[in-house]
Amino acid sequence: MDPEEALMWSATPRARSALLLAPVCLLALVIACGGNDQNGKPAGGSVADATTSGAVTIVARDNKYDKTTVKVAVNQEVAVTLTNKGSALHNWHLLGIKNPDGSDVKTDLIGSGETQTIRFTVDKPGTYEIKCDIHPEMTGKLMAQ
Ligand SMILES: [Cu+2]
Repeated sequence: MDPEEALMWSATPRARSALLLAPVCLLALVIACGGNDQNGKPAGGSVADATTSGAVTIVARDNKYDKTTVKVAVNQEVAVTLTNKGSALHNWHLLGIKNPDGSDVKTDLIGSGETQTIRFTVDKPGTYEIKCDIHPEMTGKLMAQ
């Protein structure tokens, strides 16, 4: 094999792998940009106001809620929908309030891609803690007024 032929043989696989890698890099870039868009929202959680609509949707990721403060009106039924966009199991557990049957106000632990809606009524004004039963760092508060 002469030197020129050797160069061609060594360059071709490199060129091939460059061609193969180009779409992968592009895909990675697109995914990275998508992540940046999501991270562009204010960190540390935002407020979900259910005082007029009586309904809120909370998105759980690994490991935080997109809405860490939920405002509700006293004596009005509230529907909280939890959607899990993370990969771990998460739930939404409201402390200090019980359902009429004495059970805790909480969603089940739901898996990635799952959604669950619970309904409850807060009958006393105040601030109540919210937590995920698996992740101690996943917290929030519910303000009833
Ligand atoms: Cu969790």
